[in-house]
Amino acid sequence: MTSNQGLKISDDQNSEKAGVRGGSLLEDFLLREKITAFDHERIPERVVHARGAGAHGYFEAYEDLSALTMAAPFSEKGKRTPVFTRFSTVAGSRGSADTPRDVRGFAVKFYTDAGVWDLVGNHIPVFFINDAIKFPDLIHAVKPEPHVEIPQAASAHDTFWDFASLSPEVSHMIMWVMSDRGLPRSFANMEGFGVHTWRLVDAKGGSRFVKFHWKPVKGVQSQVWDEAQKTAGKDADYQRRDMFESIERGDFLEWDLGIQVVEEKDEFAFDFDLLDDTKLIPEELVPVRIVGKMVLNRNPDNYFAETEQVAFCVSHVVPGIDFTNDPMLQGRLHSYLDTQLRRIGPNFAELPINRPLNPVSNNRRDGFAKNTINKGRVAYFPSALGGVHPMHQPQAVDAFRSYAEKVDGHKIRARSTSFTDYFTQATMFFNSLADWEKKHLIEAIAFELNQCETKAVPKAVMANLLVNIHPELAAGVAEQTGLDIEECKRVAPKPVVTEVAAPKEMPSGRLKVERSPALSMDKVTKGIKGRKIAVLAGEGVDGEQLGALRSALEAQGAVIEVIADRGGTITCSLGKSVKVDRPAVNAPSVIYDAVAVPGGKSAEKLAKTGLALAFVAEAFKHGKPLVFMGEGQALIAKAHLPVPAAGAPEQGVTAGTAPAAVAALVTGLEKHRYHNRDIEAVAA
Ligand code: HDD
Repeated sequence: MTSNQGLKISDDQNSEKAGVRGGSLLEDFLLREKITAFDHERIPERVVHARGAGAHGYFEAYEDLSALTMAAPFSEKGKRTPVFTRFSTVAGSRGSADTPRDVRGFAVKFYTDAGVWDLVGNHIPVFFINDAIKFPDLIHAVKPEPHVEIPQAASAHDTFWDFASLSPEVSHMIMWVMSDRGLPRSFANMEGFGVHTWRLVDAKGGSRFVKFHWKPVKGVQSQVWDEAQKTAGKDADYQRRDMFESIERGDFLEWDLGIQVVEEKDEFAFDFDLLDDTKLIPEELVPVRIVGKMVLNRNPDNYFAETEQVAFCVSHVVPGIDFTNDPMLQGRLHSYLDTQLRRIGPNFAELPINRPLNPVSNNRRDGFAKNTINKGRVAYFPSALGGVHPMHQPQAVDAFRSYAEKVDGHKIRARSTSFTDYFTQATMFFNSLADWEKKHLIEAIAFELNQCETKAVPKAVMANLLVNIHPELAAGVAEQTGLDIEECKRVAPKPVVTEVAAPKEMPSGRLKVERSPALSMDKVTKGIKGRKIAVLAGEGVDGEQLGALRSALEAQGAVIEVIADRGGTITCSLGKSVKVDRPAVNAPSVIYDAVAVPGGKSAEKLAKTGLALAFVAEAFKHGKPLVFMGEGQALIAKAHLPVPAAGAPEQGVTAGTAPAAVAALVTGLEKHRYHNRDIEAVAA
């Protein structure tokens, strides 16, 4: 051990004192160095997206896209570009839990051979507002209320819904966040989106519009609200732990990258404005073309140095990627650099996690914590004195040049009417959901409105947003909140928006869809790699059944955890010793995707154990597949799981033995959840 000056330290555990019981000496520079370093350990947390976790990996191009863009990652088939990706929640502080209902950040730093490109997106393809000047208002509204600093990491409070009710452009995004999309099961089960319409620029200067999509190979899967709340208490680090452990065991996180390309000539072909980030381009109108994949395969060595200090900026682009006039994107271009200067300082780009792979050469100098030792006397341009010094490169084909978009207009502070269709896509989203998804969405909005203390707030939400989105949605929320829709319409204050007429060529209701099946999560994903199965066991568990479950499921990449009433080992019916992965008190049901209860002596005891019965009932309530084998079947009745009526759809509760039981678990895990169960009477 040494000091920061390289001095060998003889004793790091005792400060220097005037006698063994005397006062500490000011002279003790080792004490002061250690404590001072500690005092300065924190940097300001991100004003939004403070809670996050990241990982390293690579992006691999499936094809050469140079006809569309000169962006380095797409220049040849099979090319790999290193990446660092950080996932985050928006509203909570750095120490908040992983599973609140919230938008998730999905920020990817590509270390390309032409410089750093940051694609700073979210797990939802649209945003609440469509002008950056409203961002501080949105965030002040959603963050804990300033007089009491309550609630942490939650939109379920007055100020958020007050703001929302007066900003009807939030409607579409509200649909997404209040659906189960707002509760991702894990980072690996989230989609990602570049959100804005961006530009791709080719080497000849030609440009087209593009939307970026990350499609998770493991499928899109979510928790349910009760489960997400419990997870926040039982394992606040659930998602970052899941990513860390997956990577450590070699089960890497993977996404396909897709693009939706719209040629310039089609800019006005849609019934919405491509520059309005509260709108998405339905995949049924412009298919998503898969062009590459991202694999996250290496955990950071140090959370602070990498995940905390990584600095994403929307303005970090490379030749081939350019901006559009989306007013949110334009505002973000300023905000991110500004925030990194405040958070980390002027030399943030020199930190290992932020440095480009290619050499940096310019006349930017000095500032706090400068790392580079610039040599020579010349730090300006032009100069004949310096010999070799940085030159700008007017001739270089691969240098960055802004796309030469024609700009012509009056200075104006207003919103185009092409941005003011607030409800069509919110309605499309609602129409696209399965019945259970609609139910969860209605319950979520009702939950949040019931949390509001000021009665006028939910009324305004009903009158200004919900009734305009869908009558079924409004009626469902009215029923669960006791709101009277007609009264809401009478008393609600009207939103204030400044609009101007859109230019003539603006959208006029041409290309649109009423329903976009791509938006529903009601899908089956092939494969069960990385899914976690709880096996409830104990002394005398049926060894054959346990063995059959384990070998069949682990062969498919699933993770089995044996849970018993204590840690250590148990002895199975075959006399073999079985390792207990977690004692029951350390194993909440919410961290598992499915449950299996093998037979044997252990099952008789489990059927009389409150913890085990609660575990099973909760997993049932959350829609998870359950398998009960042999004596384990006793738990079905003991946990009061309702037996489905004859002819009812498959409910994912199987009583049987391997291999049928294993097959049922696999089918259930691929379906993810059974949301058609009768759960009302289940006490959990
Ligand atoms: Fe933002 C962080 C995504 C609008 C200002 N934002 C931040 C992060 C993500 C996003 C993923 C975390 C990056 C990381 O992991 O370090 N933000 C979005 C998306 C938006 C958006 C998809 C809308 C389309 N953001 C937005 C606006 C503004 C900001 C309109 C300001 C005008 N965002 C910030 C910020 C943050 C940030 C203050 C906080 C920490 C940081 O940048 O590094 O600059």
